Amino acid sequence: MQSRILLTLAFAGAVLACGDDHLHARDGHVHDHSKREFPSTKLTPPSRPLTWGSLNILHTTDSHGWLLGHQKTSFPEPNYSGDFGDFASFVAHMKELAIKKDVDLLLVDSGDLHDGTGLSDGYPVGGVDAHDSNEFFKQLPYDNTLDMHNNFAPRFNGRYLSSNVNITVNGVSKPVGSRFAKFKTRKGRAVTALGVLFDFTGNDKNTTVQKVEDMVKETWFTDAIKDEPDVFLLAGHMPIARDNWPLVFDAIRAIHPTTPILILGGHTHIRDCLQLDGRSMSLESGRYMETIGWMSADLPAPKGHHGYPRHNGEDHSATKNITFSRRYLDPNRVTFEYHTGRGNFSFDTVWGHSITKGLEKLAKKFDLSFTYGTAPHDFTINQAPYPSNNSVLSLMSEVMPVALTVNNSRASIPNIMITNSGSLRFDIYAGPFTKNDQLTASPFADSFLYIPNLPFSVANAVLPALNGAGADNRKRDAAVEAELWARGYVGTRYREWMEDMARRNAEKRPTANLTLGYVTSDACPGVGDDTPHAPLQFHAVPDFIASAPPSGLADDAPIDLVFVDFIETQLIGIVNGLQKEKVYTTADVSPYTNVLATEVLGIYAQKEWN
Ligand SMILES: *[C@@H]1O[C@H](CO)[C@@H](O)[C@H](O)[C@H]1NC(C)=O
Ligand SMILES: *[C@@H]1O[C@H](CO)[C@@H](O)[C@H](O)[C@H]1NC(C)=O
Ligand SMILES: *[C@@H]1O[C@H](CO)[C@@H](O)[C@H](O)[C@H]1NC(C)=O
Ligand SMILES: *[C@@H]1O[C@H](CO)[C@@H](O)[C@H](O)[C@H]1NC(C)=O
Ligand SMILES: *[C@@H]1O[C@H](CO)[C@@H](O)[C@H](O)[C@H]1NC(C)=O
Ligand SMILES: *[C@@H]1O[C@H](CO)[C@@H](O)[C@H](O)[C@H]1NC(C)=O
Ligand SMILES: *[C@@H]1O[C@H](CO)[C@@H](O)[C@H](O)[C@H]1NC(C)=O
Ligand SMILES: CC(=O)N[C@H]1CO[C@H](CO)[C@@H](O)[C@@H]1O
Ligand SMILES: [Zn+2]
Ligand SMILES: [Zn+2]
Repeated sequence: MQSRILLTLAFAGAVLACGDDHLHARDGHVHDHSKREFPSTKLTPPSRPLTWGSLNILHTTDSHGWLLGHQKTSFPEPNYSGDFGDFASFVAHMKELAIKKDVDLLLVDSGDLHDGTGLSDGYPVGGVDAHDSNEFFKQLPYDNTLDMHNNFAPRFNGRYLSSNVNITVNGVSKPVGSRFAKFKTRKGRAVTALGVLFDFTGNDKNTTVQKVEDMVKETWFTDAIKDEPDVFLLAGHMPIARDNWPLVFDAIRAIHPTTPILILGGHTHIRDCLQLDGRSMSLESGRYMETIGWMSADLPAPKGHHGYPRHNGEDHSATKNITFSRRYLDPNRVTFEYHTGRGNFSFDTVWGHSITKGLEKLAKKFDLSFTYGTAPHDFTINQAPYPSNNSVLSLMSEVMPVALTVNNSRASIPNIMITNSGSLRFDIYAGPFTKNDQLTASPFADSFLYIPNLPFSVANAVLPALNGAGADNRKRDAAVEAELWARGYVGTRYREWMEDMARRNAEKRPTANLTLGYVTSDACPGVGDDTPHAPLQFHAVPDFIASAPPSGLADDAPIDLVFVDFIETQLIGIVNGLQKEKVYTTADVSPYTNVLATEVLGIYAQKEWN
C-alpha cells in the first residue's frame, strides 16, 4: 500500500478500494451487462495456471486508448474482448490472490496510453488528448507508470516516472514526473524504480528527452542507484531488444553485480522477453490491450527480514540464477476468470463494473458509435495481399481521391495521392464503420499537401522512388525510416515480428487445431503465450501507397502531386532527383485540403458505404 501511495498519490482512493473483499458485484449487477462483457463467441481458456513467484508483476503497455476492449466479431478480435473494467476486476482478484499466497504483486505500465482509439482521441474540439480516458487509467492502482508522447501537463507531476523527460514551464525545464521512486512492497521489499524513454526526437514542444547514454551519467542517477534495494524495477517506453536498456542495466550492474533487475519495456508493440543475465528479466507486453504481461520472480526474502538467508553466512541465493516466469495473457473474461478461479457471476467487482459503465458513458459522450456506413467485408493491413480487395491499403488508395477532393477547387485537376502505410494502424472489420473505427484505423491527424503542375511522368515516378530498393534509395529509406521512428511509427518492427511468426509456423498452420492469434517465440524459458494460437496470415506491404495514376495522360501533362505532410522533405528531394527542369522547394508546396488523415475514411464511408 505504502508503495503505491508514494508513487501515485492521486491513486490513493483507488488503491484503498482495491484490496477490499466486499466489492464484488452482487448477482443483480450483472443482468444488464451487454454482449461485450460476455463475448458471444466461445473462447478457449488458457492452457495452464500462472506460475507465481515471491514477486509478481502485471504489465500493460501501449494500450493506446483501447480501454473498451476489442469488440468486433471477426477473429482474432474476440480474444481481446476484455475491457478496462474487466481488467480492473481481474487486478482486484489478483491482488487478493497475492495476499492469500502472501506474495507481492505490482501493476506496471510502460506508456503510450493514447493515439489509437476514439476514447483517447475522439474528444470534442478544445478537449485535451486522452484527458478523459486517462481518468479511467488513473483509477487502477498502478505502481509505476510512464506516459510518453504528450500529456506532459504539469498536473501529472509526481504520478509518472520520467527519468529522462523534462518539460519547460515558464521557461524552467524540469522533469515531467518523478525521475525515480524508492518504495517498499507490501512484503517489505525495497524497490528502486526508474522510468526511461527511448531516444525519442518527435517529442512535443516544450519537452526535452535526454539521451539514455547521458542520463546514466547524471549525478541524480548515480545517487538514486547507489544504495542497494532488494530489487530494481525499470519500467520504460523503450523496446527491450535492439535499444538502450543495456546502458541502464550496465550502469546498475557496475555497482550492484547481483541485485535483481526487472525490466518492463514497450513501444514496438510486440510480445518479447529476454534475460540480460541470470538475475534479470526483460518483458515487453504487446499493444492495444491485446496482451497483459505477467512476470514472476522468486526473489530472496527482503533484507532486514528475519528470514533473510544471508545471516547464516553461507548464502548462495544472492548469486544464483533467479527463477523467473513470464506469460502473455489474452485479455478476455475467459482468461481473467480462469486465472482468478472466478465464474461469470463472481468475477465482476463493483469497481470494475463502474469503470465499464463509465467508459460506455464516455463513448456515448464522444458519440463514438456514430456510424458513417457499413463496411462490406474485412479490410486488413497484413492478412490480405496488397493490392487486393481485402487490403485496407488498397482501400486507402481509393479513399484518398474521394475524401481529399470534397469541397476542393482542385478536384477536377488530375492527381496522384501518396500516404505512408504506417498511418493505417488497425484493420477494418465488416459491419458498422463508426467514429471509433475511423480513429482506430487512422489515428494520426496528419494533413495533406501538394505540388501543383508537376509533369505526369515525374509525379508517377515518385511512389516507386519512395518505395525504391536501389542503393541510393536505401540510404533515403534509412532517413525516412528514422523520421518515421522518431514520430512514433513502430510498424516496421511489429511487421517484422508478425512476418517471422507466420514464416516460423507456416507448416504448422494447416494441421494445428488452434484459433488465430499471436504465436510468440522469445528468448525466455518456458511457456510464453497463455493461450496457444495459430498465426495470422502475413503479407508484406510497401511503406508508401498511392491512388491509381490518372490514365491516358501525356508524360508532360501537369498534375497535382498530393502527399501526407511529414514526408515533405524526402518528397521534394525525390522530385528534384527525378527531373532537372526546376529546383523545387517548400515554396512550391501548399495545403491541399483541410481534411485530415483521421477523417478520410469516414468521408469515404459516408459516400460509398451507405
Ligand atoms: C510552451 O511554453 C510556452 C511558454 O511557457 C507557452 O506559451 C506555449 O504555449 C507552450 N507550448 C506548448 C505546445 O505547450
Ligand atoms: C531537466 O530538469 C532539471 C531540473 O530543472 C535540470 O537540472 C536538467 O538539466 C534538465 N535536463 C535536461 C536534459 O534538460
Ligand atoms: C544463468 O542464467 C544465464 C543467463 O540466462 C545463463 O546463461 C546461465 O547458463 C545460467 N546458469 C545456470 C547455472 O543455470
Ligand atoms: C457467462 O454468461 C453468459 C451470459 O449469460 C453466457 O452466455 C456464457 O455462456 C457464460 N459463460 C460461462 C463460462 O459460464
Ligand atoms: C474485387 O472487387 C471487384 C469490384 O467489387 C470485383 O469485381 C472483383 O471480382 C473482386 N475481386 C476478387 C478477387 O474478389
Ligand atoms: C463540404 O461542404 C459542405 C457544404 O458547405 C459541408 O456541409 C460539408 O461538411 C463539407 N465537407 C467536408 C468534408 O468538408
Ligand atoms: C482439437 O479440438 C478438439 C475439438 O475442439 C478438442 O477436443 C481437442 O482436444 C483439440 N486437440 C488439441 C491437440 O488441442
Ligand atoms: C484462444 C481463443 O480465445 N481463441 C478465440 C479467438 O477468436 C476466435 C474467433 O472468434 C475464437 O473462435 C477463438 O475461440
Ligand atoms: Zn505504442
Ligand atoms: Zn510508443
